[in-house]
Amino acid sequence: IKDCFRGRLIANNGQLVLGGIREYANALTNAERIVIVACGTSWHAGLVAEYIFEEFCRIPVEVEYASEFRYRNPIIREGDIVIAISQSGETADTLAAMELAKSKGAIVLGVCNVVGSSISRVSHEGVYTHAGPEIGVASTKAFTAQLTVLTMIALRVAHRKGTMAEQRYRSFLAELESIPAKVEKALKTDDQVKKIAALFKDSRNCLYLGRGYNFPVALEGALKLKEISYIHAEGYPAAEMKHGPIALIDEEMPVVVIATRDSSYDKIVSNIQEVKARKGKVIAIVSEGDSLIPGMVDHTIEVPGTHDALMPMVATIPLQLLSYHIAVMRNCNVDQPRNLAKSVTV
Ligand code: F1P
Repeated sequence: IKDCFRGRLIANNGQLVLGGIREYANALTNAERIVIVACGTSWHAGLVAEYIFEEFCRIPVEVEYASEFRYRNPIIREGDIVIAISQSGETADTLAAMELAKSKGAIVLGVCNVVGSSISRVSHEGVYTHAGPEIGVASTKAFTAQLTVLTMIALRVAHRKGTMAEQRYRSFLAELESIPAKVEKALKTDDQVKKIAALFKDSRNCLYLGRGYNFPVALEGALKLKEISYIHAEGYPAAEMKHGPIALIDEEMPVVVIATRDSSYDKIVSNIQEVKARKGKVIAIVSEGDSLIPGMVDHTIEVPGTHDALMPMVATIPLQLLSYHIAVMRNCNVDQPRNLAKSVTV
């Protein structure tokens, strides 16, 4: 078996060593654009990566559903960088998208969890997430691990490119190292989340809203609820609400708003007011110490604060817990949801 993932990511004395991407590190650093292909949860990780690569590396990024990309005639130029993200490493759509990109001369890098999987073999180079086996079908720890790896890749590229000043790069690395402790703390919301789950377990619909880096978190929160609880849920960018979904809001509609303190905080506060004015039930994920939002909404769940770009790793935890508890209370099989396969190979 040819396994192109030659190493691991190591953070050592504040230096990042991109063990997996060596030969193509320069190509990645100098890329004119990056195309990310993935499915499901991995696609949501790709969206966060888009924001990070564009903000820190100033490289244009497109994020495509592999299942769409493979069947159209996408513009891929010789030397384009295509990053494929997959937990299982066996997703047929992602594999086909990679083969298509390779046939057009792209450099295809992989981010995947399962060592020796098909995606790791098809990639020119790549990085393993080393999240350990996902016992259930729905991706959870693989998602946070994908975000970690993609953030590390982007930071390294930004540092090499010089689009991120040395001091900022170092402070980001230090913040990144604090994330495991913050995730641990976010997990301590479990009892509180369980109580909220009991109140909403019989909902028929649920809306998830977020802005900026928290928009993909909203998508992922909605997907988790759909996958394991079979409740119809939609994730939306909060600013898009007024372009349609606002019509859905009434006293029956739970709205989960990811409203951590970031550069769009004031805007998300206005979105919460819009939902409350229509009697929606708001569950807000806020940063520790927020004294404004708890007075406006029905339920608040506090998570430790961090940089905007790193917040998805923390803010996604209570959403995963919420789906989990609702699913258990509805007697759903959390590990093996109906109609879903661990790796979608057709
Ligand atoms: C992609 C995916 C998962 C989802 C489910 C079906 O898998 O859509 O995100 O939770 O398991 O497949 P992968 O390519 O990341 O393995």
